[in-house]
Amino acid sequence: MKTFDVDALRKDFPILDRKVNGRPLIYLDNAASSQTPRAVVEAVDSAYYGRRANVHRGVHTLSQEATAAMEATRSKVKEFINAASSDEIIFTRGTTEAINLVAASYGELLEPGDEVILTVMEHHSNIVPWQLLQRRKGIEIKVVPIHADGTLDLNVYRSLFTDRTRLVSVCHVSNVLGTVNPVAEMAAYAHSHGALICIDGAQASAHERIDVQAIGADFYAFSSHKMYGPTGIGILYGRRELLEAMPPYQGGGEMIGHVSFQGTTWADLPYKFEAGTPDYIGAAAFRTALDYIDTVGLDAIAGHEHDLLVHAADAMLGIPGMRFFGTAPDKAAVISFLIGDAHHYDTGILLDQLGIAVRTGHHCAQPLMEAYGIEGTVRASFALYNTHAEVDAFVAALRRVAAMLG
Ligand code: 7TS
Repeated sequence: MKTFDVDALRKDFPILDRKVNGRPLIYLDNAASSQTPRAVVEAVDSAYYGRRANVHRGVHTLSQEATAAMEATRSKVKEFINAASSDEIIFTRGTTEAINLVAASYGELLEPGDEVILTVMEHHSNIVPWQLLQRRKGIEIKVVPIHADGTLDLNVYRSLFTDRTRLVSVCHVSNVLGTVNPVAEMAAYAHSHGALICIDGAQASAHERIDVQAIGADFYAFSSHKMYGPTGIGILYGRRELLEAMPPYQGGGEMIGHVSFQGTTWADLPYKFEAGTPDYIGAAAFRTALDYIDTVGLDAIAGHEHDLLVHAADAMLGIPGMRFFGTAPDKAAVISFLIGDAHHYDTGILLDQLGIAVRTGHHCAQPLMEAYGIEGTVRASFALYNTHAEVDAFVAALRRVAAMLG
């Protein structure tokens, strides 16, 4: 493991120096969006200043440079998640668009009565696209429940398979509970029943090493903005033979082989799924974010975040009325909680007064809230630049909130 100097790393993130409500910012909303190191902002800047031109179109130098920069990210992503080929890496706007692509395009190949298995802990972006498909195609959706600690009930998971099961779509890590799901095991089971697995990696990809081939992922989706990268860029990994069999998702420029009113042919992978001008500057700068993660080291990041999680959870346990949601043995650095009967929103507002950014509400996971019989939680989520001193300040602030609201 590489040495991890959090104070030195914090200097890479200028936003961490700002104050909120007169207090030093303590940013604990990393599961929503992480912050961006200076190197990534500079990569965006230098692209705007130095090589802004559309990709894949021009013979001219700027366009060639822009194209090379975007394609370099594609190669980097391929290495980062150990895909077999860069052709399996598709740029999207984010995880949401990546899952919509799978549901719309792979979904086109499904028949009425075919079954898709989801879990109750999914983000809305891994529920609603399948419901749209349900309306369009008459597929059936089955849902895996959870145990009280926020782990999936794998016995029920296994019992849901029938000869109509075509696909499982599951989050790698829950954005509310932090539960790390056993996706490799779930993939193997799905495959043994002739079904595919689509993995929503939005909450995993910045926190643990992803190897899509070792997992056995058929599709894997994630977002740059949760990985210290620019907004507006995401990735869909798909196995080549699947992507080749799937119809295009959107039509337009760049995704075609030849267009005529007699009939149009599609471009080869990955361009078949990339209609129109992409966010080529964001895509190019995403490489800098991935390089940054590699330089710091994902194992070191994961170790640091785990220490913060254990420290925070231990200290929070002593707060009167503390209720945790998600206590799985294998858990990412996300803590959802309520203090007694205090409303999550009130807790969030008071924390903000103290300069502490957390997320409150249903976290786009309303079925999960329903399963717990609550409307929402307060959520603190950690990133590589958070410190033990911040955890202590957060817990001290929670004690004040508990005294006021508890
Ligand atoms: N899947 C999971 C598990 C997520 O946590 C999110 C975003 C998404 C999908 C959607 O990603 P997007 O980049 O396309 O928006 N989660 C959150 C969150 O927990 N708070 O804000 C966004």
